[in-house]
Amino acid sequence: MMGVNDMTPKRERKTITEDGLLLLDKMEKDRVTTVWDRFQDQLPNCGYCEMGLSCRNCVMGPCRVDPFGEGPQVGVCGADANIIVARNLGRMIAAGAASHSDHGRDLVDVLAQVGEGNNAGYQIRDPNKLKQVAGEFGVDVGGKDDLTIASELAYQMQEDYGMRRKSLTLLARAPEKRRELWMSLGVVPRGIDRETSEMMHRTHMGVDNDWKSLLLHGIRNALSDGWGGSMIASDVSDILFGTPTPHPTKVNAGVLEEDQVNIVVHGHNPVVSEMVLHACHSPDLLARAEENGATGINLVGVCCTGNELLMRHGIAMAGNHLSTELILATGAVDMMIVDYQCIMPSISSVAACYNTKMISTSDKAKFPGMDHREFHPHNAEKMAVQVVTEAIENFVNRKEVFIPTTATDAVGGFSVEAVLGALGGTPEPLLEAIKTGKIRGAAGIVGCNNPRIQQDYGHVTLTQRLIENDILVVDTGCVSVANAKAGFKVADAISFAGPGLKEICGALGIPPVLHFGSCVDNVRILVLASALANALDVDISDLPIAGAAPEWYSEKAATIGVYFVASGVYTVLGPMPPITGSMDIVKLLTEDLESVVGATFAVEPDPENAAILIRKRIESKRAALGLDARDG
Ligand code: SF4
Ligand code: MSK
Repeated sequence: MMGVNDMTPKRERKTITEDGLLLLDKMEKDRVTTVWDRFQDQLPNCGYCEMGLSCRNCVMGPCRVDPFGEGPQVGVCGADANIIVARNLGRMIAAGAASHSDHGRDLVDVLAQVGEGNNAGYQIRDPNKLKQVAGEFGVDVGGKDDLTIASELAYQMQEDYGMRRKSLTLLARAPEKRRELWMSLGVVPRGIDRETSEMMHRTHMGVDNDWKSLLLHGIRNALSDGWGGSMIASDVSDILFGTPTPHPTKVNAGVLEEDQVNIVVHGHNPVVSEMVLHACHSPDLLARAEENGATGINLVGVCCTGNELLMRHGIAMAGNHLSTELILATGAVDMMIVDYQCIMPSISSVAACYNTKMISTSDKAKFPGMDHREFHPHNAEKMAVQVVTEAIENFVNRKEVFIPTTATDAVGGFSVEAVLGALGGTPEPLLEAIKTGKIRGAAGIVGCNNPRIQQDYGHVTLTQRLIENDILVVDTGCVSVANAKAGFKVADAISFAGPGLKEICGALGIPPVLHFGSCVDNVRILVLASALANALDVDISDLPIAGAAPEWYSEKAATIGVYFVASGVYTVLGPMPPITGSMDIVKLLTEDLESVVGATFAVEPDPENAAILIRKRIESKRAALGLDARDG
């Protein structure tokens, strides 16, 4: 394992992955620019923006506040550093919450259409979960068929998006102590869209100019995502496509097959990718692929729509966020189909160099250089057949193919239901292992890649340090691909774990690092934490757990961090968010929140140090629960 220092060659500063390094060499040879080149072109970054001290919320500006006290200390409207930093952070949270929650809304729309009988290929794959969630939303499920329940549940979920509730339904899953705390702080989210809309209002010039009040609403807005939009997205995905169970899979660029039509799905929403998967199994299309000289159709994923397919079907993963350009350089990708979020607009120009056909599918996410094939619930089945046919036709345009590595084995698909199933239906065995100290605690490692950090170094180093210290790791999003590539997600990976974790995972036959899914599936971590807290009759903040986002880049990750902390989970960020223009806000988020919500953020770019912070936190929580504690 390596970190970056002054002696590290330029090439190795970019990624720790073997496939990534080889594909970077290829792109350099082919003179194709990458995200790392564009990152260099942007340096040095604007210091005002990095500190959160620039504002363009109105056209009296743009304005900036001088951090050295020599230039202006307020904008044209009089907003000072605290107000400007808080407003900027508030808008970041709103954008993240909006993204996840709009993804959830798209799934609720499909659920509603299935309920109305306009299923067009979608169906209820987990009727038990349908009934369970419907019950939570107050739908009387007695004597009703699945479609009626789906229709009534979709209606109730739509109500959660609006302004008719005093509190979101799924907050009831949180421990009572946590809910009482949110109530006392006045941060109970009322409507998913309402809190985002209110944040945009509050941050307009001349509305909320109390930075603490703005940040409290930031908490409410983030909770509307974590316990609202994202939780609905995750639940409805399970209802429509099945609740994940462990599946063997493979990862890295080696999952591409030289002799098959390779289709890569990229984005987040399984509404499109599930239909594409279905089309790839069509005997007619498989025959067509053979007619075109291919031996089959190989569907693989990147980013979170890939994670959704991996969790439910064991579909292989070609890479994570910073691999999305690299894998095109294999020359083996006949088509990339995107939905939305985390799709760099650069990707079409890279694809053009390697004869990859690019397809956009969402009316809300169009890209230059892509062919647009709009998917809606009523036409998705037909549209999926059309795009897979186009991919097959593109196979004959292949030129040079370079698949740099062989794929690594992994296992994914650990929903909360699957974890509890492995434990015999109750969290007791996990709690017992924590009480005896064989497992010291658990950490959720989540989030993206960021060219500021050597790709996957933060994720893999932090994970390795935690599991070797008997801390169970659950991961989501792009971290999960990094950890799978590192070989942490097979049963044999217990060889990386400390003795206690090795014993427990060995007995259960599970890896020490559990793949919990996509970005919206971070809520599965909240649900599991709530189950553990309820079993111990404590709050989430009392548990020996922590969160981390070692390589985060996106607004969604910022929102996830805030709802983790607001739910009582101490969270360590790698990259610094743009808040250092206000030391009042830095202090609030990294110190004072402890006495407010029982958890704080820490910022630590070095994963070795982040591991120490998390171990200390977990050991201090063990001591407070009266369990044996080690020096962290
Ligand atoms: Fe400047 Fe205030 Fe307008 Fe922001 S809102 S651009 S600080 S005048
Ligand atoms: S895809 S939000 S880069 S995890 Fe969910 Fe990865 Fe982060 Fe996008």
